[in-house]
Amino acid sequence: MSNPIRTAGRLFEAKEVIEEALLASVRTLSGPAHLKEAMSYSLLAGGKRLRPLLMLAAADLHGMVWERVLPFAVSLEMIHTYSLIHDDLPAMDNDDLRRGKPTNHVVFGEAMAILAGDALLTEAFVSLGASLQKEPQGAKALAYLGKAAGTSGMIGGQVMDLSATSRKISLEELKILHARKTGALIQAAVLLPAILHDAPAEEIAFLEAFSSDLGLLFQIQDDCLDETSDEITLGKTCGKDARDKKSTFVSLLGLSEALAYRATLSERLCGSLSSFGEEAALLREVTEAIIGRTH
Ligand code: GRG
Repeated sequence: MSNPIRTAGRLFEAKEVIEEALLASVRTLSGPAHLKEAMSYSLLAGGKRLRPLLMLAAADLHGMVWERVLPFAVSLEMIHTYSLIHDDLPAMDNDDLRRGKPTNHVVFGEAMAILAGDALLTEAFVSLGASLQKEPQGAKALAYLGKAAGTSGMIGGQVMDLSATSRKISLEELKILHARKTGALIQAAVLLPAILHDAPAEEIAFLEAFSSDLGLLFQIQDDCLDETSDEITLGKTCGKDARDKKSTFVSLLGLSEALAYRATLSERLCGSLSSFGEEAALLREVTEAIIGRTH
């Protein structure tokens, strides 16, 4: 699980390390079996693991061994999964398909889905305890993660999203909404290793700009796929944004301009990565996977 950089197979190796760590995280949970079952159902449902992959890739940039960031990678995926469970609830997006399977509340009922989401969020922070003690910058990293998930990050973005339903918003407002709702966790994935490594301010600023572009590109791609893909490929309901009259990059810009914007961001991201050497091999692979993703 350590670091001499090898490009071939490194993405595969990183995915395996993440899946094993996620499995281990649910095995060590205590508490009611039914709650563990509901949490595991969504956490182990086979998402793309983009956020933990980004975190391992960002660790490579600083020559950090993956073991050091893995607890944060697991926590981030737990937080992301809780947000998907809650987002799918009837009170929010009301969806019945996620990661190619019936959503958590469809299988376990609404009350248990709310609690499984709550428990994933809580355990995300509990599971960091031991590793935080060993990390001199642990408190700073913990605060960054909490902020990304909280009122000025993902939850704040979700609230903006709810209040933007059935109302056309400006492109600037849409960018802020998504920088919070989707971008904040992506940014945390890229920045947490740098924070733990106590990287210099200019490196942090560079990575913040890079991950902000990456989060934006991820969302534009999501909006384009919602318009152009199908449920089998996506593993979730599609065409929903248009039906719900949501402001998206596609509805505001049109599909071809949204795709052109995506291309501009892709070029900028690839340009940024070209200033790195071999240590960015995995980050290049994951970025390319995000640029070219089909689900
Ligand atoms: C309910 C507090 C709360 C927040 C919800 C992120 C979010 C906030 C809701 C998700 C809604 C959504 C589908 C947004 C589009 C972008 C997105 C986060 C897609 C899902 O992420 P992927 O594609 O999913 O990385 P997998 O399943 O691969 O992990």
